[in-house]
Amino acid sequence: MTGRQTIPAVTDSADVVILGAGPAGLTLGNLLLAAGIDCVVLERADRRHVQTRARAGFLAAHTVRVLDRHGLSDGLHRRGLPHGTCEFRTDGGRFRLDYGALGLGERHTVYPQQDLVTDLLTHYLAAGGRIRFETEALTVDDAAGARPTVTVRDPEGRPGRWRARYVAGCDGRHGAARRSLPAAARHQRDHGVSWLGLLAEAPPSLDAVGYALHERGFAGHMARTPEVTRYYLQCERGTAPDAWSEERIWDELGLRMRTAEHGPLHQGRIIQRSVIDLQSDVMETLRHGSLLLAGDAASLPAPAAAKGANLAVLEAELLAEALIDDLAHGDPAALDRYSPRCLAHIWRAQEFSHWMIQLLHAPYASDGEALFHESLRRSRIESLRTSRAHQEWFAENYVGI
Ligand code: RFL
Repeated sequence: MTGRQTIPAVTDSADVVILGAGPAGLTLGNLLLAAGIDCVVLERADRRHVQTRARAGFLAAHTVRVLDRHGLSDGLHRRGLPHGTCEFRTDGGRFRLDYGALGLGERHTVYPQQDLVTDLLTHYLAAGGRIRFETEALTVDDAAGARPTVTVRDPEGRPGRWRARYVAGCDGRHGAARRSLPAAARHQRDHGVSWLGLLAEAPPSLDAVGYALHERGFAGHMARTPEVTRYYLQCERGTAPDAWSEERIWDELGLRMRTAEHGPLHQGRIIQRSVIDLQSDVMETLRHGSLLLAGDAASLPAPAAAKGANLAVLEAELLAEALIDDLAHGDPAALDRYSPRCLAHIWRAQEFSHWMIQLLHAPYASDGEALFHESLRRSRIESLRTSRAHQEWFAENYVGI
């Protein structure tokens, strides 16, 4: 024994090493592959986990256009459902906004994220794409230089190393890409609010996204498929996901969604639950030498406005175009523009998401200002109910990206 640390051997290389097989990484992988760029996707989880991880469901029109452009949208056109209405419920009654007929006239397509990821993965593999499941990226090294490397742990726990010309950090909020960057690169905000996020084996109860503003806290209803509905219940920070019984969940949903006034909810088994602390952050900048960030690794918008998966797809297309320009045509200009182009979309999404959070939750402040803020919130709701101009603005930002 020499006592010296074992240096993992270089196991392989690719021009672009993509970390993470979520919407960002798989969209990028498909676009690079179609352009003949040598790439590989390294994914920490196994294939089953990647294809069953239920998260987003509301795809913006821009997202659908990107997927259309690259022949990646067959599944969502076959099984996705167009959606263009939301309903607000308050102690003053309820009102609907047909946002699909307002603003730019765009609608969402409701398509579960795990189905989109499955489609992207199937397409990538059929086109001959390389992917390594159960391969965790540990660090990205030498990102400042022209030959970055990624240190990995393979499915047997053995160390390895990938050499690249560029590394695309699409490995989410807790991935290796972010870990390899200075903490100062991150701007963040904790909204101080938590949600119990639920998937119920029950058909949607409204033909609209439901936002219930109640003195007991916010409740939300979002269709996922004809058989499955996502619900949200605002809860105390620190609540354990299994702390509430199913009975308490349905009672609370019923109260906050005011089913006594507006009709019952279809109930069913709760098949997934998680607690989401509403936090937002942005990595500024998205480029650190040869390491480029996309998706949740680049910015995390709190899920109040359904922007995360949509930003992931938008950024993946911009990053693919920039990498293709550089690697296939020797033109680095688009790579230089990548970060500022994305940040314009990211901050717009963050601003709207922040606005939604303030709309949906009563202020926590216990001082005299709470009443002031609550009155502003009521006025904002009233404006949204009555002002056509405000509704147009809402619609454009709600579906837009
Ligand atoms: P993902 O989907 O998190 O994928 C990252 C992948 O990286 C892998 N990974 C690693 N791989 C290798 N080495 C490592 N060290 C790794 N660390 C992680 C992970 O296993 C994973 O496979 O990131 P991506 O691609 O950036 O996509 C982002 C979206 O997933 C996310 O923004 C959305 O789900 C947010 N979101 C929504 N977005 C929408 O646009 N519309 C919605 O309706 C919507 N609803 C939601 C949401 C997020 C939610 N949660 C759980 C926060 C609803 C919820 C409840």
